[in-house]
Amino acid sequence: MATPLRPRKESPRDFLATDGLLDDDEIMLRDTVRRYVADNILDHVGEWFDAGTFPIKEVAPAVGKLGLLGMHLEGYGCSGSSAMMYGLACMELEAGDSGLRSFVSVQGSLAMFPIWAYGSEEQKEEWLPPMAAGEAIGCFGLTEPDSGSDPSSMRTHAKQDPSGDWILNGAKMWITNGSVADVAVVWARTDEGVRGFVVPTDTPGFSAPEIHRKVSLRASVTSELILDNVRLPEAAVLPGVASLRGPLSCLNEARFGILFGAVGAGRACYEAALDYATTRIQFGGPIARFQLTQKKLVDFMVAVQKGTLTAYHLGRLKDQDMLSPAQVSFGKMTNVQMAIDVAREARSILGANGITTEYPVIRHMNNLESVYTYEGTNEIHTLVMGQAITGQNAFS
Ligand code: TGC
Ligand code: FAD
Repeated sequence: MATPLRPRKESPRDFLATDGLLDDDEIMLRDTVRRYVADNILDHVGEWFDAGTFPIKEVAPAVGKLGLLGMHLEGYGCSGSSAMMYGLACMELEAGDSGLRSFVSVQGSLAMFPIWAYGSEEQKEEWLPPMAAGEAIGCFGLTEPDSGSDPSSMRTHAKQDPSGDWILNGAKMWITNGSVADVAVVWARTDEGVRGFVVPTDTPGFSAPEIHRKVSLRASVTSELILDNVRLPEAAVLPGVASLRGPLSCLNEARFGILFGAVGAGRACYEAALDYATTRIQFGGPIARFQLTQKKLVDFMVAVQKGTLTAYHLGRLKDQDMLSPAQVSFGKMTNVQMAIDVAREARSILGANGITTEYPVIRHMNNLESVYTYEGTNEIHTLVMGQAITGQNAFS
C-alpha cells in the first residue's frame, strides 16, 4: 500500500529537495565553493563591477588552490573531477558573479581544454600545470569583428613561410581575459582547415587592447586580440585537430558550465528578492504578503528549481558520456533565458533599491545579457535544436 503524503516543511531555497540528488562529495565541493564565494567575493564584487575591474591576480591562484581550474580534465595538475562537480562549481561561482564564472569557464574549458584534448605532450606539460594553479592565465580567440555566430567566416589566417614558421594575421574581438592572459589559444584559417595556435602573449606582433564602456560583465576583462605578423614555430600548432570541430568542441565544455552557472545567477536573484520581500515594510507589513509579490516569488522559485533539475540531469548524462551538443544547447538556452527572466522581475521587487549595485540583482541582470549572447545566442541554440528535431540545417 502506498504511504500517504505527510505534511512536511519545504525549504524556500530548495523546494523540491534537489540536494537529495547529489552525493556527499558533490555536496562537500558545492559547499566549499559556496563558502569561498561568500567569504571572498560577495562583499567586493559590487565595487569591482562599479569600477569595471576584476582582481584576476588574486582570484586566479585562490581558485586554482581550490582545484577549480580545468577541474574536469585529468592529469597535468588538473583535479579530474566529474562533470557534475564542474557544473556545481560553476553554479556557485556564478551565484557570486557571471564574471567570476566566465574567468573559470574560459580558463578551464576554452583555454586548457583544447591544449589538453588536441595539444602535443610538450604543450600540455608547459601550460596545463601553471594554468591549473592559476599562475598562468589563458584566453580563447574565436570571435572576430565580422565573424560572431558564424565562426566559419573567420578571416584570421596563418601561413607557413619557407623556414617552417607560421605567420599569423588577423583580429579577434570580445575575448574574455584577453589583456591579462599569458597564453592565447587562437583559431585561424590555414590551407589545411581551421587550426588552433598556442600563442604566448609576449610574442612580437601580439597585442590585446581592453574593451571599455561595457555595462554588462564589468567585473571581467574583455579585449580585442590583434595579430600583426605574429611569427610562431611549428610547435605552436595544436596537432590534434584541423577543422572548425576544434573550437566548437571546446564550446560544448564551456556551455555545459554556463547551463549550471545561470542557475546560480537566477537563484541569487530569487533569494535576494525573497529576503527583501520578507523584510521590506509597506502598508503596515512586509511586501511578501501581497498576492502579486507572492506570485512573482513563486514563479522565480519554480523556474530556478526547474533549471536546477535540467542542470543535474544533463550533468548525469555528461558523466555517462551520453550528452549531445544539441542537449547542451537545450540547457544553455533555457537556463540562461530562465535566469534573465528571473533577474528582470526580481529587480522590480527591490523597488528603487533594485537599481543600485548595493544589491546584487541588477548586476546579475546586466551580466546575463552577455551570458545570453556569448557561447551561442538563443537564436543559434534554437536552430541547433531545430536541426536536431527536424533534420533540416538552417545554417546552410
Ligand atoms: P558545421 O558545418 O555544423 O560544423 C563544422 C564542424 O564542427 C563540428 N561541430 C561540432 N563539433 C563539436 N561540438 C559541436 N557543438 C559542434 N558543432 C559542429 C561538425 O561536426 C563539423 O565537423 P567536421 O569534422 O565535419 O569538420 O558548422 P557551421 O559553420 O554550420 O556552424 C554551426 C553553428 C552555427 C552551430 C556554430 O558555428 C556555432 O555554434 N556558432 C556560435 C558561435 C559561438 O558560440 N561562439 C562562441 C565563442 S567563445 C565565447 O563566447 C566565450 S564567452 C566567455 C565565457 O564562456 O565565459
Ligand atoms: P552576431 O553573430 O552578429 O549576431 C547578432 C544577432 O543576429 C544575434 O541576435 C544573433 O542571434 C542573430 N543571428 C545571427 N545569425 C543568425 C541566424 N542564423 N538566425 C537567426 N539569428 C541569427 N568570443 C570568443 O571567441 N572568446 C571569448 O572569450 C568571448 N568572450 C565574450 C565575452 C563577452 C562579454 C561577450 C559579450 C562576448 C564574448 N565573445 C567571446 C563573443 C561571443 O561569442 C559573440 O558575441 C557571440 O558568438 C555572438 O556573436 P556577435 O556578437 O558577433 O553577434
